[in-house]
Amino acid sequence: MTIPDDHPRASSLKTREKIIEGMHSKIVAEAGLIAHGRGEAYDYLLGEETPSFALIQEKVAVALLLLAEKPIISINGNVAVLCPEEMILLSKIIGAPLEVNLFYNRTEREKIVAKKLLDSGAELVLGVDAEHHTSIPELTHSRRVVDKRGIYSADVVFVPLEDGDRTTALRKMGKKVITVDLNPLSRTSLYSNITIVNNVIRAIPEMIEIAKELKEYKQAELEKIINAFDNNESLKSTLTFISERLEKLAKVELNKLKNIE
Ligand code: PTJ
Repeated sequence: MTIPDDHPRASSLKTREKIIEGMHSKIVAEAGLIAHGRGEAYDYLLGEETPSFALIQEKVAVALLLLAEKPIISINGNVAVLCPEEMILLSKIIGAPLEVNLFYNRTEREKIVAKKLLDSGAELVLGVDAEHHTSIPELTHSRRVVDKRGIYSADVVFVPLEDGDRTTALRKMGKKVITVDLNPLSRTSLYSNITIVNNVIRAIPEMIEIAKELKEYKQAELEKIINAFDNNESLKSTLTFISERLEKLAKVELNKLKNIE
């Protein structure tokens, strides 16, 4: 579908189109469309732009990734179509490999998602060779299968648009988990060490810029950034931001609201 550039919601419609095309080419799971719709609804609550608290969450996440001994970035179908080039660039800057790890129809889609990343410029994609597969204890669904060289042995796992089950399993394995999730109340958001409440489309380019800057920092400076952060407090600020924003909008006359959204 061709979306006219002057459509008031052109950018959102173009993104939606990417997800739909991704589903037809089996990169995105059918449930990925539902997940995307849920994300869109939460993004409305943020005003579809990055709030200041998200920039802090992103900075702490980058600091932790840079300090990690063995960081890894987990890629699912939605992320592979929404921001493949950006994920590859971030992976290069912070030195964290990419691993395909899927919830739905893993065996059928895994190679298709990996190909999307390779076609977008990735040099190495983990998670696709059966000889390197192993299982995460305590998980029964397809996401339990991970790469021994990647998620299984990593100390810090970056898992955008994740399901809560795996987050808790990874935490039980002693790993630090970073996520990007527009829903601040999802199980993933609540159980991660660092939750970035932002649209992954905005968060990853911002993290790239932050990583370029933080790469020059000394270890002690990065540790200071991490030690000053508390995910529970950060989620509370997120909820306060959303509720105050809604309260403010509720006071605006409806005609004015039409110009805001
Ligand atoms: O490709 P697969 O098979 O691994 O499946 C991927 C999905 C996303 C379908 C799967 O992990 C899933 O079902 O996830 P959930 O449980 O629906 O959780 C997705 C979360 O991501 C929800 O809380 C959404 O609000 C959030 N979300 C959706 N789109 C975005 C987002 N968060 C940030 N940026 C987005 N663009």
